Amino acid sequence: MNASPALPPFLAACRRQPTAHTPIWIMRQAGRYLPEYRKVREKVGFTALTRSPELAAEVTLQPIRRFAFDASIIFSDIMVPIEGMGVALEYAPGPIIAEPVRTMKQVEALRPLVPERDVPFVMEAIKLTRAGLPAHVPLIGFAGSPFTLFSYLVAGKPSKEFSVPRAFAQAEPEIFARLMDRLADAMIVYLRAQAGAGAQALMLFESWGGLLGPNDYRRIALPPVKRIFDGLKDLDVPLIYFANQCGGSLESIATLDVDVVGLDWRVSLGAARKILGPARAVQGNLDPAHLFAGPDVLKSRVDEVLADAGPGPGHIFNLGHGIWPETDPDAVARLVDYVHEKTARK
Ligand code: 1CP
Repeated sequence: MNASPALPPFLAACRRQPTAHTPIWIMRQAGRYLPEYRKVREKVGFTALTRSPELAAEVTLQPIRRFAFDASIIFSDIMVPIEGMGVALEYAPGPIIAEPVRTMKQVEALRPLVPERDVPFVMEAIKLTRAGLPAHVPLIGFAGSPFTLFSYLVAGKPSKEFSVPRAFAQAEPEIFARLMDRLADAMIVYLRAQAGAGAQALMLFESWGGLLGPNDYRRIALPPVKRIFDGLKDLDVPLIYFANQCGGSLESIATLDVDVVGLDWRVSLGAARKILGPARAVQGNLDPAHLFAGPDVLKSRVDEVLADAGPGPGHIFNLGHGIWPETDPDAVARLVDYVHEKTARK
């Protein structure tokens, strides 16, 4: 099979079509490991940055100027639409909610999201970024999954275990279900608006779903995710589900109607592909720690990921989670160049 000449490699890989090389981008590719990002952040706070279409477009484009990435992701945060729903929060650097949402009254008081009214700057940033990107670098729009957003809303701050929201989901099933519904409704309109503005793929971050056992995952995290993807399937854009630490729930994830499943480094891409089946591409899954290895060790770690993904189409190289702020940008350059070189096909 020849590589598709029409589609950028990232979009072709999402559709499991052959590509001239394995495409690569990395989660949090715009961020604090880049000196040019830190320079922008010296002058402007994170919230102001996400609300300025010009600055958001600028920091989205920074990693694209520096590295040969095959995709771009709009600079924003999963909590931006939550602020749009009327929840006061700040970043330090993770999201801190002024009044954690824990009552039915608070859930009902959330404003149904109207993206054009509540977060117009996101769509503006998408339009500006698209205009500044090369044609072969598609732009990804994104949102947080209901369970991940719920975790921050109820805990009120980042947490390793999210014990408060996990206990809440068990103790207050009615409030929990209503909140998850409200979040799913909002993320459907939010992602649709991003596609309308020019996002060429849509990604849902299930960053904390891995805290759930497989039965809870299937019972409480999966249904609203299914509803979100069902609400997007008429759009002609690939859908990506990043299932962080959800290796124990892959059988459930295999029932989702998505093009790509993003995986963290704790699972084998090959084993995951057996469960997810041939109809899905995979994205991942180098350990962000491996960017701290010397050049030769890094190459051998990359070789392991590529071997694990296998020779077939439908692999998008990425880290298994966001890049760490302490990472040397030169290691990223080596990573991108090596993935391209190693996977070059005629
Ligand atoms: O100080 C700063 O500059 C703020 C740090 C920061 C950045 C760079 C935050 C606060 N958000 C972001 C950008 C961001 N967040 C992007 C776009 C950049 C890119 O990928 O290039 C994206 C896609 C996100 C999504 C996001 N925010 C997720 C899902 C991805 C993941 O890492 O699992 C999550 C969980 C968040 C919450 C959040 N926002 C910010 C931080 C530091 C966090 C994590 C907090 C925690 O550890 O719980």
